[in-house]
Amino acid sequence: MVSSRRKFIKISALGLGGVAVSASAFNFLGGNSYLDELVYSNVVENYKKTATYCEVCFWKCAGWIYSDENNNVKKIIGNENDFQCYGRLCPRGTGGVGMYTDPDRLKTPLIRDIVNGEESFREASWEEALTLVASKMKAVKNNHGAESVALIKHGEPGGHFEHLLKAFGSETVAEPAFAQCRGPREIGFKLTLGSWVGSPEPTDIKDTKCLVLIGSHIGENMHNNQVQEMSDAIDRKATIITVDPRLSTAASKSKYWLPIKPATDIALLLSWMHVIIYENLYDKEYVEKFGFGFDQLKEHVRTFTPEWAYGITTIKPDVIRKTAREMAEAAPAVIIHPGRHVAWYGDDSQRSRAIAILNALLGSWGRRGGFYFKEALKVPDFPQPPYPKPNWTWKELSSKYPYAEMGVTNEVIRASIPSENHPYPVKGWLVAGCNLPVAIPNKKLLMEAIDNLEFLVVIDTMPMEVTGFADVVLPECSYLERWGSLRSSTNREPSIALRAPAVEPLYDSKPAWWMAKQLGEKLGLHEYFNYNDYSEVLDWQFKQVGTSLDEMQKIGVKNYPRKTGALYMNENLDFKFPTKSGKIEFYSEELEAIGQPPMPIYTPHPEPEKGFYRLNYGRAPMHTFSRTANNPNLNDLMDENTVWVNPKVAKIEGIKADQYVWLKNQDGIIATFPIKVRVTERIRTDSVYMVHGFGHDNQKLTNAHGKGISDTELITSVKIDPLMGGTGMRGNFITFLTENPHNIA
Ligand SMILES: Nc1nc2c(c(=O)[nH]1)N[C@H]1C(S)=C(S)[C@@H](COP(=O)(O)OP(=O)(O)OC[C@H]3O[C@@H](n4cnc5c(=O)[nH]c(N)nc54)[C@H](O)[C@@H]3O)O[C@H]1N2
Ligand SMILES: Nc1nc2c(c(=O)[nH]1)N[C@H]1C(S)=C(S)[C@@H](COP(=O)(O)OP(=O)(O)OC[C@H]3O[C@@H](n4cnc5c(=O)[nH]c(N)nc54)[C@H](O)[C@@H]3O)O[C@H]1N2
Ligand code: SF4
Ligand SMILES: [Mo]
Repeated sequence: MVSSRRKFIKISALGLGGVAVSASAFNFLGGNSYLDELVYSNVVENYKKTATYCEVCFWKCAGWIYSDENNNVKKIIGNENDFQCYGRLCPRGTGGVGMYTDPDRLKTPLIRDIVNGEESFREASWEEALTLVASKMKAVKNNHGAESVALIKHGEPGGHFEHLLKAFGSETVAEPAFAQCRGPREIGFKLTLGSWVGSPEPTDIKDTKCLVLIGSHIGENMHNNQVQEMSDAIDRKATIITVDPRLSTAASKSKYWLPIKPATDIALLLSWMHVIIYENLYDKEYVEKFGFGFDQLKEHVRTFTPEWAYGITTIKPDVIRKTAREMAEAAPAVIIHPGRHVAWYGDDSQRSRAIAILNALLGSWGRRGGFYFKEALKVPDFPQPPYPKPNWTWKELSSKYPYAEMGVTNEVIRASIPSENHPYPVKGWLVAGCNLPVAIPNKKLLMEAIDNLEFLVVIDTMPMEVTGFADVVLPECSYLERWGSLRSSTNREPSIALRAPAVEPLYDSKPAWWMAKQLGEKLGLHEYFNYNDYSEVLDWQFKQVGTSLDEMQKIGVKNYPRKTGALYMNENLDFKFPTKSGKIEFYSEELEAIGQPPMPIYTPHPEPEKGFYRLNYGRAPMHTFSRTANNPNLNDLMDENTVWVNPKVAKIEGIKADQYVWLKNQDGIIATFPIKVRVTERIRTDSVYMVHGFGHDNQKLTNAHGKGISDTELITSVKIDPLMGGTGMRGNFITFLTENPHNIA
């Protein structure tokens, strides 16, 4: 019998893309290895191979695309030499072929127009569409300044438009991946240890003895090499401690599952600090040498006993003590994982700071089995004139948040709603690779902003919801059909990777680099686009780092030896943390100076009223947000989300497994579509859970339309992080409706 431990989250070496395997994360094994071998030899021997890196999520695993001379993509397989994926793609990466074959893809440029008396899209030529976009950009520049054109982006296409926008004179750039995602943890870690965690996280899971996951649901969150390293860690019996109100896949494989009451993690973290400090379990040498303000911290956590935390978190005191001791036993080979999507409750930078402090007490930063020092290769930019200096940028736009270190999308939205004397008005948006109605909470504000824009241009591959609001839609070809910007990854060793086109773009779709260049030329910015084909840029860049496009086409990935020193801290060196004090800031004078708590504190958050349950959401292994919902291969594996309901709640609410219900939130918002009930002990009685990215209301998405519901629709209460502008989204509560409320007049 295969032990259940081994079954955990195996990313199959040669998993069969599109072949339906069980949709449960537990069984997400890439199938039969004998079959895999057959497919492998058949594919590898008979087809052309092209280097790529994946765009189904932002981990950017490098792989090989196998295709034939008739533009058929046969298979995508991981690149053996890539540290991001160790030669294996996750189910989504394997299913990436569907991004190419999906018949619902955007096919031609579209322009909003009056057709038969009604507002509608009409197909347009590239020349017409791009001329229109350039003229809209120029008009805003003339009337308000170039800065009033904003870019909201995610993924590789965003980089090309950022280059265009900077050349044009605007740095009004933002991405949901900051304020809606990992911004709080970058700030929490920077305030404490001096550096962002960054992507990929430099977690040394490969060598860890104890991995603590606070919400982070690796195994459903399919970030590739982390999943593989964690799978190995389970096999070699490393201690896994998972704190999650839901029995996640990771929790089910953990030695300790702490089913915490949602929104109380800071209390748990403080009481872990209490145990570790007062039982003398911390790394004294490390703390003495590197720490600043330890005495204040010790005093601060004096009363935060496990008994105190029990009353808040519902986690038993002996479990808190035992888990703290396990961490200390493993230290410094212990990781309290920083998580990734951490925009939860509005005090998220402080929770992340508590996580950073706990790691520091255990001496895990810069230590084997804790966090390694990552390194990237600096690759020069293609020669071009310097960018003009804008009068204001995303920084001014987000200036009320002292630690907004990247553009805050919600502030771009706010600045787009006209108000008296807003000093930084935004008038037009380019949106590249973001499905804003699904990614941004508080739809009302988003819609108000969109209504007021002078123009909205969407660059996408699919007719996602956001395209429906565009004035011009520019269809990008999939990543399998285009050159991509050079991937330079930070890892244990630096590496670079190539993305080359394997097949011709289908329909009239084009790569983002080409669109940006055409627009640049129409805007008189030729000197910033001094090449005919993007391969020239790549070849030039590769040559600066000792290789060439020719060589990269053969190897796909190139790894470089480290130059910045050892992977881990050398105890004899006087390591200087890049914080203000040069030390680990247990106490932050910087925060104190701006009237913020200098050490993390627990603040109670709103609780659901009777009959309401906290809306909790997360990832499924076979989907990436909304971007894969319509993908024929991945939709096959999971075509709708379900709402997880505890059996006790089901009984109280009188609902049954597999029944479809409508959810209404605390503000009276009802989801557009019904959702199927999954009755399971794996969720607490105070919460429900669903996978994010479903409930598409655009009928052009023929596989995804009307399947499941969008958690985002129900997220109307948002708690903003005062440090960096993050949108805490987990303070929303739902109740069940069993009759279709949309039928009632
Ligand atoms: N309610 C709720 N909201 C969330 C989250 C959540 O869990 N729940 N998660 C948050 C997190 S962690 C993040 S990072 C953000 C992510 O939010 P976004 O930045 O919006 O990211 P995606 O959903 O991946 O963006 C998807 C869009 O990119 C398009 N796309 C896919 N491939 C390409 C391509 O090659 N070229 C172009 N031009 N477009 C492409 C897709 O068709 C789709 O329209 O959402 C955040 N918002
Ligand atoms: N398959 C797949 N993998 C992905 C992605 C994807 O779309 N699909 N997206 C990627 C991206 S951009 C990101 S940011 C990451 C996000 O992935 P993570 O950072 O791992 O996930 P989170 O959204 O923070 O956490 C979701 C988990 O938090 C739990 N949770 C909810 N409330 C609480 C609470 O109050 N306390 C605690 N301790 N836990 C709670 C939920 O039950 C759920 O298990 O995933 C990445 N990986
Ligand atoms: S983790 Fe999966 S989806 Fe993300 S880049 Fe890697 S293979 Fe692609
Ligand atoms: Mo994210």
